[in-house]
Amino acid sequence: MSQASTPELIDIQGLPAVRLRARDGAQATVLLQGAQVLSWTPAGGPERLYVSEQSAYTEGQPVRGGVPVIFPQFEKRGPLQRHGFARNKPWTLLRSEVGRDDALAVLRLCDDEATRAAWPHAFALELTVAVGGGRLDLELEVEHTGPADAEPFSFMAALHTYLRVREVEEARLKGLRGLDFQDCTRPGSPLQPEPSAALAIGDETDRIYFGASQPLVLEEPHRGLVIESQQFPDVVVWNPWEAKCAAMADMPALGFRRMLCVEAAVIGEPVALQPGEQWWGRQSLVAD
Ligand code: TA6
Repeated sequence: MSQASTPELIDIQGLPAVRLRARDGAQATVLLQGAQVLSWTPAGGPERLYVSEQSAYTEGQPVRGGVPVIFPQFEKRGPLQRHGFARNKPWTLLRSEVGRDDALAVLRLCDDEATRAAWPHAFALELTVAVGGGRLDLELEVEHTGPADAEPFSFMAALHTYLRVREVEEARLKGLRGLDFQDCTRPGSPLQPEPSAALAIGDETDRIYFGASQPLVLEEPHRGLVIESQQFPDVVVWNPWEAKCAAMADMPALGFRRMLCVEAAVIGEPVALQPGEQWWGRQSLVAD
């Protein structure tokens, strides 16, 4: 049974955030700006998300790391700002509860004048963040809140999850073999099937895998992480590597060695919603 509890509101370098603590000690911290999860520590375990220590905590800018929410456009695949606007906007904390097995928070973002000027649609987004035991569950809901005679809209979305790794060259990502991927480091190159059962990262990597249907496993020599997703058919795997990382003002020179983005996404076939319709997608991280 869940109990409503007073959310623990904290300040992270001047930006408001909510800290979730489950009864078993698992914790997560969510910045209200962008509904960006910045920290996840499973019960009895260390931090599992990467956040750059050089991040600027600036109003209207996403922090470099954690889990930025990408909506309604992925990257530059459309007319909007890169990766859409949801990650830059202040979300509202709707509720926060501590249950028997987890602690959760629900955050909401609705259209406003600025979003309508860029993207003329009425929408409501809800991100539910639940933490408990070894799990972090992130569920994104999108609703078309326009009147019955409004135009349908379509969108792309992603949970742009920055996973913390001890040394990226030691990590292996399993579960992608056979999926067609687009190599975004080689624009215009044809889709190709992933040949490897255990993807190793040893160079700049920026790939979109389409049509994933099974959980992924990120293996490190000392631990593993299962990455499950529902209704997010695509997976983005990103590491900027040395040169791009050095060119990023908000990353330390060796930051690329401590992170790997494994993103649950819907990119290849954008979701279309009629007025009144809803969609949801979920990414779950399970630490062993
Ligand atoms: O998801 C991968 C990606 O689109 C990369 O191309 C990379 O640039 C990354 O996102 C970060 O984008 P950002 O706008 O947050 O700098």
